[in-house]
Amino acid sequence: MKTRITELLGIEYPVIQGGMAWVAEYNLAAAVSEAGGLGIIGAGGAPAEFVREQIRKAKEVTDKPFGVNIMLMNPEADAIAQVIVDEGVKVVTTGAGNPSKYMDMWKAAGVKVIPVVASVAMAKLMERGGADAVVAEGMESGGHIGSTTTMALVPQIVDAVNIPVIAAGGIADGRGMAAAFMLGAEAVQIGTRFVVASECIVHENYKQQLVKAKDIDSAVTGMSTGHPVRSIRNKMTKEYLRMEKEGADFMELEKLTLGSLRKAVVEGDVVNGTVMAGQIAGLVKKEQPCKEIITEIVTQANKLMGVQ
Ligand code: TUI
Repeated sequence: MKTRITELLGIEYPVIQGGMAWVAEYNLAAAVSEAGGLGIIGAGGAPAEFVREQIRKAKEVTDKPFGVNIMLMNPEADAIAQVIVDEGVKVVTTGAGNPSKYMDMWKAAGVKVIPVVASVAMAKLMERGGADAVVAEGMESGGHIGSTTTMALVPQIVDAVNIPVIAAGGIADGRGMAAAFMLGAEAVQIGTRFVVASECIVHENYKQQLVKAKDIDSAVTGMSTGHPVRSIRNKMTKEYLRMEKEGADFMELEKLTLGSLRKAVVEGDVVNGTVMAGQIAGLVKKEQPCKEIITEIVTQANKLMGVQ
């Protein structure tokens, strides 16, 4: 399954792992890269020096290319952008904002730049700025989301840009991957399915919550604050949505979610914490090694697309 993305990144399969905050640390990233996809270390809200250590640890366990995702709302984004250059990271993906101000420095250092976008306008802006590819992420995704579905977003972005497009949001198996390719994507980015990977260090409670989840079990909080986030419905989301409905102010809502992703991922508090996951969680049925996940997805997609 050769595409412009496998060529650009020097990977075997056009499967990229989502840069999930707290979840996508070096163990997961290295395992995905070792399995022939592109593993990504998710910087999330972490300090720059923590990200540097993660990059160094990943290099110790894999010789394959891997990337780093910068969540642009991180107050240390500038420093992390520099760490990526200093440590010779090959690929950067960005989320939750506009990475234009870092583009020139990354390009000069030979870093492949792949912004995650949720609109045609942002995809065009990124192409003009020199992006090597874009991830078109639909609102089926977990975490911070835009407002257009993958089915509608991917073909519109494919038509609007010449650089390769990676589809994300609601993709967890070979059927989703084949569908994304029919829409014109040249790779897929998968998050939720990799959360239950054996190599993923999230708390067992978090994994069990995803394995149990059904199609309608996620909720979107933060519509009123301009930072919508999709996560598994629980006591925290119910309380958040109730407060939002009652017109609570931004700071009050922030207090409820401060540190709440960590609470779920690290402490396993899936009741009061934020269990970020996509709408596809219902397709995530069991814990499996990354190699098995990728082989299953690619084999099924190839079969559906008539590739031997
Ligand atoms: O970034 C994501 N997903 C994320 S980031 C994250 S960390 C977090 N933790 C707690 C609260 C909030 C976030 C969890 N999940 N996906 C990529 C993505 N980027 N989706 C949408 C966008 C996006 C949004 C606006 C990209 C560009 C953009 O541009 C706005 C602008 O500056 O014009």
